[in-house]
Amino acid sequence: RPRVLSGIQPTAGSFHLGNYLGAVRQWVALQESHDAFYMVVDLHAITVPQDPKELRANTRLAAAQLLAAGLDPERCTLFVQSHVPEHAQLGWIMNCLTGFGEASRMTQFKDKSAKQGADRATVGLFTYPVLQVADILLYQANQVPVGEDQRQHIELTRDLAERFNSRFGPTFTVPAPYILKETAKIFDLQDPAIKMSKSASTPKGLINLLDDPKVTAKKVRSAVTDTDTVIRYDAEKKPGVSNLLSIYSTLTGTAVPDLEQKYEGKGYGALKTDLAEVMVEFVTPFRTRTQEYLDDPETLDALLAKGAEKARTVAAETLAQTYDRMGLLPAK
Ligand code: AQP
Repeated sequence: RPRVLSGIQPTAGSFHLGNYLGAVRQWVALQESHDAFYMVVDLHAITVPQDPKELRANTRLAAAQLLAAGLDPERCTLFVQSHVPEHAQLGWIMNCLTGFGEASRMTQFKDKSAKQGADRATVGLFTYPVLQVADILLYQANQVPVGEDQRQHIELTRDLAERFNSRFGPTFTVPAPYILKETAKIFDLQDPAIKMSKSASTPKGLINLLDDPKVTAKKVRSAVTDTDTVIRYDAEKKPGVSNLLSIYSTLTGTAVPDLEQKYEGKGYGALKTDLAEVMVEFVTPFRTRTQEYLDDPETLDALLAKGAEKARTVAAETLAQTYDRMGLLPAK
């Protein structure tokens, strides 16, 4: 079976709809056909300041949400990044292979450091795409299911894998991004020119999966559309309506042209009211299931420990081979 690897940050509060549709939904599907490794990337979270108590709680919360979304520990390997020390170890090796200019070109770093204020951004934030390279290469992943915003990091991963392989001999699988066109980028409901993101300037455009369903419904009903009235998919001219159609189509499995037909002659209000209902139907059981996992932290921790153990067997082998190829003297 081909292998997939992906990660998600332990965000405070909740995953958002962009995380779910852009990434997690694909993770759930891919565990059926692939040897799948998924992790909560706490080492990435600490590239910006975190409260220790909250970070710990948010890491469990992220794992609970992944299980609630449908990850099955019998069918995939689910773990916490810091439980597998090889990530930091291979991260260092990859730092030593990455050009400073190459890292400086990462647009995610530019965006995130601009939001932080340039002098507040840490060196960790600067090199986080390189840690991501290590995350992927450790597992010899063939594919990486992510949203469009991560494409550049997968390119960097490919470049570094090829660089290492040509310098030291074939060691790493060169991975490909796995990005579904329809959900590659979910947009902010208030500003469909920007991606839905946890650091959005206003929470009104951000759908948090664990919000009160009433709040979610209200956010959908007040989504920005346009002054036209026709419900038609046109990402360029009608970004707001197109975003709603993408979300609606993915959550219900109804093709966009069928939705256009269904809403022919109807106004935006009808589309939004129905989508609000679809959203509520989706988030309500998701919230309940997440809470069930959180109510039993011992089981959750045990499950993550088991996942880390499985992940380590793969990661340790790759790291040992990497050290050897580079000429690091083995400890006797
Ligand atoms: N709007 C989005 N549309 C599609 N996919 C998205 N992803 C994030 N936003 C969208 C995908 O979610 C996965 C996990 O993301 P992450 O844990 O790396 O979180 P992030 O990128 O820090 O999330 P945000 O909200 O985008 O954070 P900020 O505001 O810090 O930039 C990834 O696969 C990502 O592509």
